[in-house]
Amino acid sequence: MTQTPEALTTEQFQQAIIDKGQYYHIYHPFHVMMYEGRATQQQIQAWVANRYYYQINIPLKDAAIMANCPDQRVRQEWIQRMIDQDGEYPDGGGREAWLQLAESVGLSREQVISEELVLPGVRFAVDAYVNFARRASWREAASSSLTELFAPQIHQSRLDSWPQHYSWIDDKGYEYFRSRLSQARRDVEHGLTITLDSFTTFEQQERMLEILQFKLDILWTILDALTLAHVHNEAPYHTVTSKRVWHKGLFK
Ligand code: AHQ
Repeated sequence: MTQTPEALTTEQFQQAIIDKGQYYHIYHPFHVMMYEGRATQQQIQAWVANRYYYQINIPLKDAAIMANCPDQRVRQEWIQRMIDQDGEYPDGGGREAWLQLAESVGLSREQVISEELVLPGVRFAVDAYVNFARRASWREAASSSLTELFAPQIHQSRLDSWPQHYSWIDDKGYEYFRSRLSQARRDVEHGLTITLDSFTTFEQQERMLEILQFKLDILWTILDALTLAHVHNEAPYHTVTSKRVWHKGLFK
């Protein structure tokens, strides 16, 4: 009978979570291409239009967590994430800031909102995240947001590099990245407390690290789909048509 290994100490568990940062999408070639100024306007536009689908699904993911969470105190803190993204009427929140970014890179709001540029692979990856949050325990779903441990660095890297390389992007488009520097840090503090308090056996800790890898895979896969379509010019059905052919979302 094999012995179950000892649980990691809180410090060891937190370090194991931080070590997952080596797989963060900041190291994906598509992100590096944008960071180093090698992206075309069309590639930046494709990234913005596809990430819009991720952005508008974050509040649905957070609503799913809240719907599964019986703890009033946790909900009182978690709801701020939805307010950050959806805004408080009439403010448009993060979603509006992302549409500002879209206009700043030369896209029309209507085209981005239509989701017609969202690739199937991006849609599947994002939908996997929302559906996971609906089915998982609220604690496990909450812990999956901890890829944001590494988000301030990626937002800052865009703020540091894009204005130099892409002078054609209007500065007001960067409001979203600026807003996330503080919001992400606040969210991570809350998510990390929940995670470190919730997973105290070796199996629970191992499973949480698997969940984090699942979320890292989602972020990486979004950029893989963009690379195939907009670096290698092999968009879905490219062997049979040069037209854009894919489903535009089944749950409106
Ligand atoms: O803008 C991002 C955001 O609001 C969130 C929420 C959080 C979550 O709940 O999973 N993750 C996340 C992320 C955002 N931006 C991504 C980026 O690269 O701009 C990074 C992403 C994350 O690290 O999970």
